[in-house]
Amino acid sequence: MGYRVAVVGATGNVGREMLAILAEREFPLDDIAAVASSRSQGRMIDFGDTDRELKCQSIEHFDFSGWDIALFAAGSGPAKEHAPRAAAAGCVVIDNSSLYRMEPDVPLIVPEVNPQALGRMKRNIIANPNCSTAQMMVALKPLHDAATIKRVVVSTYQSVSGAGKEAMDELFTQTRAIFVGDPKESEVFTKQIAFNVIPHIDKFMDDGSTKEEWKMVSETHKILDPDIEVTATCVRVPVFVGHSEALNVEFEKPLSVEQAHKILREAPGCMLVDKRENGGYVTPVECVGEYATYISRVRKDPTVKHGLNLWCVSDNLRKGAALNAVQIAELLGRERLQKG
Ligand code: 11C
Repeated sequence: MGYRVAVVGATGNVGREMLAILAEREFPLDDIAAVASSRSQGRMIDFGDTDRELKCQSIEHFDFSGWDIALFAAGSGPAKEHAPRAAAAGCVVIDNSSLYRMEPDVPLIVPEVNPQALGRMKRNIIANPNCSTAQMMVALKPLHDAATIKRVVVSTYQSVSGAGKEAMDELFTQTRAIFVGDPKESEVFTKQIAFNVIPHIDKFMDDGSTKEEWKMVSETHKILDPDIEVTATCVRVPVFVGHSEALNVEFEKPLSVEQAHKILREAPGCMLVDKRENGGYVTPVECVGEYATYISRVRKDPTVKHGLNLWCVSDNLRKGAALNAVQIAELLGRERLQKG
């Protein structure tokens, strides 16, 4: 038995990855629909690397009855307008926007970390976390289980694909324009992104932090543990795909580098690459198209009693978005099988 799955926002960065990953992982499908804004109605898009093409259907007229799962990657506006109607039609929505994440009856899930949260689903809506939170959760969960994390200081180096296709185009055209001596004004970003870094992602909050930073704190509390203190600085860097994070982690109990290595080597979703030599660590370009969250540069922080520093890199369109959503769909499938 397979599932009828609709991908909403199918023409965007994350929607296309969702289709690719459903195909790659041979998700049991009885039917697949590509759904997008009415502007894209009728457009043909690839179903991953398969020979199949899908004709985009307009979200405005899409009837979700009879569809089992809708993977939404269309942003908060369409999620607000269409996710409740899909859910009411009996379709389970897995939404990649931030709209429903903090609602108590909407589980916010990273399958390697809190699959049990699925049991709290009340409204047929499940939320997918922010990309920078998702990879951090995969890296921190096994360490938290071993030595109880007290505090995390995280600095991110986030690729432009997190801000959408236009942002990727801006990095490309601005870089080329600077090379040919004809610099272009920024339109997507607030400052020049080519050959630069921008300490601002999402809108500003009253306390001077940004919403991206707030998401890393509040989503960690919901997914992993409300007692962990988290402080974040989120920075956009001129990288196309792959978010990187420098994590400073303080524990309740002692945890040596060797113990952390062993734990991370065995932890689901983690890939440890930590050789303490030239190139013995992972950078964003190497994680593009991969499923894993890569951990490198694990070392002791001697300024606190029990502390470690580490470097964490992942494909933000995959583990940070599309892969995590498909893994939630797989979790849902397993749960249904168990219930019979
Ligand atoms: C970025 N993390 O890199 C953002 C993109 O809440 O799902 C994802 C925003 C979100 O710009």
